[in-house]
Amino acid sequence: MSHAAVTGHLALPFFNAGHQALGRELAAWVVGQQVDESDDRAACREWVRRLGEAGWLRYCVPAEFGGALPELDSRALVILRETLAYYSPLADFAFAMQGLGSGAITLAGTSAQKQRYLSGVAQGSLLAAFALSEADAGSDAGAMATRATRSGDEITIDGSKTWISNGGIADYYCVFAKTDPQAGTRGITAFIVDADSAGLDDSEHIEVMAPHPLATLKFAQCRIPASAQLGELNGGFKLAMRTLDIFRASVAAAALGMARRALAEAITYAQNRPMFGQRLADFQLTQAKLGEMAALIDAGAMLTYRAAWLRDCVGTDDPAAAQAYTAAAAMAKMCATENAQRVIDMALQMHGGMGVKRGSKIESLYRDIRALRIYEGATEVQQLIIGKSVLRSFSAQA
Ligand code: COS
Repeated sequence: MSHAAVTGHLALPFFNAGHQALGRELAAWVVGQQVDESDDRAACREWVRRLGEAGWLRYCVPAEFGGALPELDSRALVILRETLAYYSPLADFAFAMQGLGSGAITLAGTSAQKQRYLSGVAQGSLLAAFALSEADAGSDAGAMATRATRSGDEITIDGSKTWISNGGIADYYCVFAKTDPQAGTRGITAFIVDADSAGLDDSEHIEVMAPHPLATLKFAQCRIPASAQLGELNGGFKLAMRTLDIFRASVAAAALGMARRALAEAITYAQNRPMFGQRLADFQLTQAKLGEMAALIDAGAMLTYRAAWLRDCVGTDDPAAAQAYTAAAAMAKMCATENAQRVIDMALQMHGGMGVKRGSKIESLYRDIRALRIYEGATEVQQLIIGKSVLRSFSAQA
């Protein structure tokens, strides 16, 4: 398969020569990788090993701690996820979790914490995870009930986290817990919990429609040292939001990769499928669908690249810029994932019976894309974030 479908957009002005080289080299590398994905946990470990060995995970951490670039570069993350997702959504997942599971350490870790965890993440020798959600606290992350209490130099965690990606295979978890239950979102703190900590059970695997490592974590008098606190006491909610902000644009990019793959599959199929004396691609109905699919992908792509460019080139130090970026990332995540779902559904429809045949690429993409509209902030949460931002900007202008 030609790399043009995943590298053509690199000529856009959002990207520089470094990004263009990254995209081309990654596409050439990933196309040669064959990983047996029948066991999601084993496959994920294998992808992390290969991604680490080849140096791609270095884009998840800053250069000081073994990373490829001085700081996390949103456009590089976007290119990496879009390209990996085009070839293997599980490879993309493995890459993304190394970033999401270490992002809070990059943002707020002490230098000892960064030394201890980040270079292992970049090499693929440590598997990372981000543990925010609970059974009754998904979109309403501030409603979490997991409790962390300090006594001397020790912290005790009790409660449960669920839907934790990399759960069961991670070497450590960035866990968010209530440290001041009366203070709402201002009473949450982050901690780094090593997977082998006494009192942590991460063995409950959750099976989902597009298999990937996912588990429930149970904390029963789980004891960790006070030095495992990540960032400020009671500053955990904002740290979680800042971490999610970085990676939301990259979820959009993963959706783009899957949608571009679906379009490529649809085009190839339409050009080869004979129907009523001509090819499927010769029908105007088919051309109209392909046109709509291409436009939906490009619309999501422009929002995604804009969000990544804003973070890299305008920054988030100024509060107004930070708010603009948060809204832009939310728009990108919402539009790219929703559009990708439509594109993949249209591609499946074009394949007819072949589209629902187990084992076909379109059938697996149809399952792979669904969770992206839910995790790291469901579409409805993105709508809220954008809506609040629009109201704030409007009031500020009035
Ligand atoms: N960056 C920095 N700070 C942020 C922020 C961001 N992106 N978003 C919110 N905050 C801050 C707010 O400024 C506010 O600060 P103050 O306490 O100083 O006022 C605080 O966090 C609480 O914000 P808010 O009142 O908006 O919180 P809500 O409880 O209303 O929640 C949503 C807002 C719904 C947006 C949030 O809970 C969310 O993103 N939920 C989805 C969580 C998610 O993605 N889950 C998936 C987990 S990973 S698979």
